[in-house]
Amino acid sequence: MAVEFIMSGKTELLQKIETRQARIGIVGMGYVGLPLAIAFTEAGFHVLGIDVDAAKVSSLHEGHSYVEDVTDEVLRPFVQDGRLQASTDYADLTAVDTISICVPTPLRKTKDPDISYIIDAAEKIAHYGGTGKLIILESTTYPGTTEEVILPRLAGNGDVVGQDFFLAFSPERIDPGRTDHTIWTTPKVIGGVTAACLETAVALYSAIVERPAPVSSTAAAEMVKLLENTFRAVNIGLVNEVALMCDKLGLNVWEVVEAAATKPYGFMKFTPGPGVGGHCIPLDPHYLSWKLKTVNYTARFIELAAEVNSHMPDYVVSKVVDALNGERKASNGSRVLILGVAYKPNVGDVRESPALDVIHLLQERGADVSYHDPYVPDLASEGFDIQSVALSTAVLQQADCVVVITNHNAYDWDWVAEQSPLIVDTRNALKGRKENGRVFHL
Ligand code: SAJ
Repeated sequence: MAVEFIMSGKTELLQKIETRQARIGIVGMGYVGLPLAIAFTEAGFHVLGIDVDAAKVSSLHEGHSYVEDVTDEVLRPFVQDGRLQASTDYADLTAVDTISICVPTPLRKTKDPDISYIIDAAEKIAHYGGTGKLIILESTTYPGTTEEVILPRLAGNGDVVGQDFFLAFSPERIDPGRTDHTIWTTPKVIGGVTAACLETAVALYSAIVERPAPVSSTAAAEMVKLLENTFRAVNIGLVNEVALMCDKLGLNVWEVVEAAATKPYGFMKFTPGPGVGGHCIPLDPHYLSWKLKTVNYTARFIELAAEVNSHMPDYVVSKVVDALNGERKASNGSRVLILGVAYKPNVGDVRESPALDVIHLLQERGADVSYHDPYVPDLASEGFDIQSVALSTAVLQQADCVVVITNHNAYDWDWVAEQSPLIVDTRNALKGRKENGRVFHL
């Protein structure tokens, strides 16, 4: 009698992954999901990207990328040969074998986590059936999310995790604009709900990552990501406080930091700035402090770092007011030109950018604020009715004060130093050029 050989779900899935027959689903085709989709496509898989934003889906259908790190030249051939598809319809996920969830995890106004996008994705995946699939959450979130929020929704139909479906957490480490590390060269932390979940997730990501880094649980993997970004937020907060200390002591914080950075071990350089922007560092640590509050613990470093970092725009504005005062000018009515409004150099992302706070605070003081940023044509998305001005010698000379907020590589700092009557430099962009009392540093 022919023995019917029933492959376990895990064995079948592992085989599909090995032979690249597994169909890959990505939920959330943003700055994390799209590069991930490209990586799986380049590894030989067929990929289906799901996004609720029809504009993103139609852009992908046209072979046009909206993510800085993915060019049309890379994207288009995969779309044209059908290896990369996109849809707004979650029902299309019934055809895939694995699903990586790469949706936003913002904060509410109350600084509490907003996991509504994760819940929505989990409920839609469960609705169309997670049976037989490997589901991996990549979005940054508090420890416990995968097993408290996603697991019950996928097991709701009686399916058993680790047998009927597989569930893991693997934090994204996509760093927009970075070229010295790629998805392949960046180790990927992976935690599974069960050993079989971990095994399948490691097999999947081994197709696109040189070194998977398995850990003992999904919560451990969730905590790893929060440690990474909290580490940055706290150290940026420390160096910002050192800037305030150096100001009080009449020391140049940039000289102090550069000299400390000569230590070849036991020190990691961070630099002061006008505040902390972006969609990761100012937000992620609050996921951790929120979770700890639920177990009656106060994450003191996180709260203190947030307090110091969020105060930096006020400090910058006080520097501008003092610099104008030194020219016997009131901030009220002064023409202030901001150079660089993106949250960090050489990108066009303005989310949580400290420049927005600086502009708002200066406008509150009656200053006539304009800005230039080669990557940011206007600030309408952030509620400001101002556009980037064309930068010229006249524009620099006519400003009462020029404020360097984001030191894009595109700027000619010698020219800015020569033509600007008064400068507040929050990034040491001028590095001591032509000081003659007209340049104020953090
Ligand atoms: N900042 C400082 N001083 C510093 C470093 C950063 O003021 O020494 C400011 C930046 O200007 C920016 C904010 O902090 O406003 C965040 O900067 P970031 O360098 O952390 O850049 P992000 O937000 O793009 O962080 C990403 C993160 N990557 C992922 O989450 C996958 C982070 O983990 C990376 O370490 C970081 O990029 C990186 O190293 O560039």
